[in-house]
Amino acid sequence: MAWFRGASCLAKVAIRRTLSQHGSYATRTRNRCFHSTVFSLKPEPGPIPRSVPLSRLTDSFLDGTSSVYLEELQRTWESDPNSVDGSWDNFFRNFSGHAATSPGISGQTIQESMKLLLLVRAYQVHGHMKAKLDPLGLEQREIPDDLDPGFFDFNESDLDREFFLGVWRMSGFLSENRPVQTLRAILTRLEQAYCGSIGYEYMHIANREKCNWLRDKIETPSPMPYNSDRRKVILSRLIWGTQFENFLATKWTAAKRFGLEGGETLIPGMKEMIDRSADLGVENIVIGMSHRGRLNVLGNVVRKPLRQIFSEFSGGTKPVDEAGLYTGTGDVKYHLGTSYDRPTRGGKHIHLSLVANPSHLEAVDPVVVGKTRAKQYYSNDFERTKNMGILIHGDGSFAGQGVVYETLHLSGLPNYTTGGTIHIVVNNQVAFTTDPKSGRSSQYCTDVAKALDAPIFHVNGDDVEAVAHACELAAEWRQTFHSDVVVDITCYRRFGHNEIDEPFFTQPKMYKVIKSHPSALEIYKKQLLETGQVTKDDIDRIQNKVLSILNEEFVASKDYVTKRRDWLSNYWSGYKSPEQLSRIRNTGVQPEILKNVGKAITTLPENFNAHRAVKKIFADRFKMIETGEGVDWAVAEALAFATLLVEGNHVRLSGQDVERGTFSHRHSVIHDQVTGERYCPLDHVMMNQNQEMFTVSNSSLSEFGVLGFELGYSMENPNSLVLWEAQFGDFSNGAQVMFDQFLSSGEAKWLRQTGLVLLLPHGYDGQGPEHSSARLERFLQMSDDNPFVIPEMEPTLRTQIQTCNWQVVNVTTPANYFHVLRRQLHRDFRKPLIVMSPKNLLRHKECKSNLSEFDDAQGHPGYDQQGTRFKRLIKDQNGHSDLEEGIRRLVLCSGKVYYELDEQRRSVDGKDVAICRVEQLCPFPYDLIQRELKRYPNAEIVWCQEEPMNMGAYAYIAPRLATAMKAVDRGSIQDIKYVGRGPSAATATGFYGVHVKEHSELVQKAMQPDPLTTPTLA
Ligand SMILES: Cc1ncc(C[n+]2csc(CCOP(=O)(O)OP(=O)(O)O)c2C)c(N)n1
Ligand SMILES: [Mg+2]
Repeated sequence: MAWFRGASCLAKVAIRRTLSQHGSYATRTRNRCFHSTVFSLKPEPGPIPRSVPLSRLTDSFLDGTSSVYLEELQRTWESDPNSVDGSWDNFFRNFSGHAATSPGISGQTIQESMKLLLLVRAYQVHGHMKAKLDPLGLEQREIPDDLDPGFFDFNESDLDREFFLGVWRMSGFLSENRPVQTLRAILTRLEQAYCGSIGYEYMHIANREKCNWLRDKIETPSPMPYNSDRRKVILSRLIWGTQFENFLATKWTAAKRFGLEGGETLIPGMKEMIDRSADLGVENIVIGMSHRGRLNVLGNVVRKPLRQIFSEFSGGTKPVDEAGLYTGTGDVKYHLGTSYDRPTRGGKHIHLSLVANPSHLEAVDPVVVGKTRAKQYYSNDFERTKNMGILIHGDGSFAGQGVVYETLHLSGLPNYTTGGTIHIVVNNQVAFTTDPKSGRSSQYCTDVAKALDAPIFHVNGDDVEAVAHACELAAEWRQTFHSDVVVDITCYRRFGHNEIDEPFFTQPKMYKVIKSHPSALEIYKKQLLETGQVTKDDIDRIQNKVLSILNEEFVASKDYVTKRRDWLSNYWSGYKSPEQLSRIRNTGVQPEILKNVGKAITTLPENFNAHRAVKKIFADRFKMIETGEGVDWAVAEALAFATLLVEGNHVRLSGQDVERGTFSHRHSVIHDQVTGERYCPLDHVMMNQNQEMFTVSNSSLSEFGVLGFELGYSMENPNSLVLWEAQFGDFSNGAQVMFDQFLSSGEAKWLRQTGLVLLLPHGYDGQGPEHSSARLERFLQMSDDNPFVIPEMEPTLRTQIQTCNWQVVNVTTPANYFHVLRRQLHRDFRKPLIVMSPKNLLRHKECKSNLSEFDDAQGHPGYDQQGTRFKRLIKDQNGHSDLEEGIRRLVLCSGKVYYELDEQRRSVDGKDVAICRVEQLCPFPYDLIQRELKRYPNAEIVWCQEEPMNMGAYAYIAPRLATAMKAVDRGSIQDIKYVGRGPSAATATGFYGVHVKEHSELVQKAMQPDPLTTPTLA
């Protein structure tokens, strides 16, 4: 590195000198573009360096390897001058004082040698700035100074001088065994490699092996060796991509399709990428993309039947023969997903799935990555080479949406990596009506990926072979280095944002150029015809064939009937959609199994040096299992996980600090205090358990990205309990897009189910506005159960839960938590579960369960008519009979406020007050509520909550409770008494004293002897 450090210093001196001579760097750059043929002379010559003949150079200049190599080569040359390359012959002649065949190099100075290397490096670092990337030729980029040989004091007379470049331990250009070349030849090669239709950005990667690998690919004299057969395939793929859009445009002139026109080379590019990936062992690709060109990708890349796409275009999406079945709300055609097996060029098959996505740009990114990771788990793809994700982005979105960065940052994390995602940016240089200069602060829209050491290939979208090459190279990179890579296709958008938009309103200059700009297909056809690679007949034949298939498919689309179950993957067959009844099975577990797994998860290895406090926790846990008493929240959760594992399911819990638990209650991973080793008890529930079968993982500090990832993961296989935990429920609002657009509505829009569980710590303990509320009200507002209609509540079937979009619970006992988690998998359908999870209940002395509440033994406390299962409502604990006429007040509540109400009731000896816990808020337990209403015929009915009136469950509960009351003749909504905090802008007070006061007022009022006025505010 000595030479490099020396060279860098020299460069700095040179820059400083130039700056002082010519004013500011920025003002000078514009006219200093150097081409090897047109040379801009330096304004003033620099000081002439003292010439040091090469023969006097020592190893401080040539590194050890090079000098040994040189000596060997010199010996070979001395025995036979013809045995070495001509350039070496020339070099040694000069070196040893023989007459050279061309102008000598012995006058080359150390400074020149160093500057030459800096020049080469400048191309490697900045060559992309000079690459011809913009098909429209409108881009105005300042070419960096150091791409001008004049910057290094070379002048025109140096062009045909030969220079010693060396054979450094570097791949590509500098390893070609041609140590002596003219400056002109060097520059020509550098321009060819770095400044053509592809601009390579890779010098930010701090790994020599990777850079050398890329140099080998980039600096080769023939990077794109496409023969005539390959060219015909590329041509045909481009014709498909182009004619597809033309066809849609002529058949549905006024429809929005967010066409790909201007970026059609994406289609051949993707196909080459997929073929190359298949050649290199990829069997499964999960694709995510937004609107632009989505239909084209669906039809031409994923191979969704064209007749189906056309049928959806004509509005025929509701399946005729499935009338009466659940079809959900559906979605616009350019959001739908699909999956197919596609044959590849190499004769293999590859499974492609395009994930359905909402409008929210880039939100699908982490979902795709999570799904890919799950595929890797289920196919034992330990090397992560068989399953891969491809994400297609827009330029505006890639630069602007934070989730792009959040997703990129998952790429290297052990429990989230997928061995590299390939990103393709369809960079049409505009976002709706916004120019790049208003949309981002960075040079390229892809700059965010540099943080991840991903190579970035910028490619001119008009050069289809360059696009194909960049795409293939990306596939090779991914399969070689198992990390992310970006292909940035610089193209344009021929029409408006959609087909009915007028682009001239906002980009008049650009669209003037676009109007007369030939399509990529026209350019390629012309190029192939001119070089005689194809004939006009060849082209006509392909075009006619494509057109006739499009027409046939169009005719067939008229009778096309969508098969709704097309989407079910193998893992999901047999799972019920909302109109197919499914029993919910009991969730109690045999007592022996509970004891066995209980011991496994509470015992630490003998020589493990756990922290003293952790040892105590585990000793206490062990006692809970042994005595069967006092089981706390953490143990209940671990028991749920362990029993599901024993039943053969996969369990995965991820989120911020979940391993220990935010509230230091979980301790699912223990750290040896001496060795730092980790031990996860849940990895040892069974003999030889696969370590990934139970995965618990601290995540990156991203809510949106990580939740999206887990959502995608959960959608792959129903036999898994996938949970995401928020640090505090409040922070889950960073993932709001996932709640709104995927979790609450995914099944309705796309018929895709997920059993994802969200654990959102919630509860008012005086910790201030941002540590109290998981915004229960938002989840309830998104629930789609009808507040005015009591559904069929047959106790063994309870179809209500199948027709509702998700479940929202606020559970108050460890046993009930155990059962609600197990219930997620013990049924033939999947629904998201939102848990308002506790904080102070984790250690609350009353919040304990006995092991007998977890088992399935008849007569045990958890066992009722249906067996042991999750309790949607917990009735009053005072042993009331079926009819209690003396109870004057029925307080309904949910969550930890129950314990505070109960304590207050005890302190005022309020025996005439009943307290019921609504454990499952959504779907609303009408049947159980009515049972309680009947039990207490004379009681005033109270809803009590700790959240402000405009938050919490009140707005959700009131109409439903009223509907239940009306049906049993117990009054109307006016008869529901509210006890809780008043309306508030902030979720909670920031003053602890105020909190305490509010809270004691709240519980006092709920228990006050006098009848309540409505509403009763704390
Ligand atoms: C989160 C989000 N914000 C705004 C929009 C509205 N919108 C749809 S497309 C678009 C422009 C996207 O530009 P770009 O990413 O460059 O893709 P292009 O349409 O140019 O292919 C916008 C702002 C959206 N769909 N999602
Ligand atoms: Mg764009």
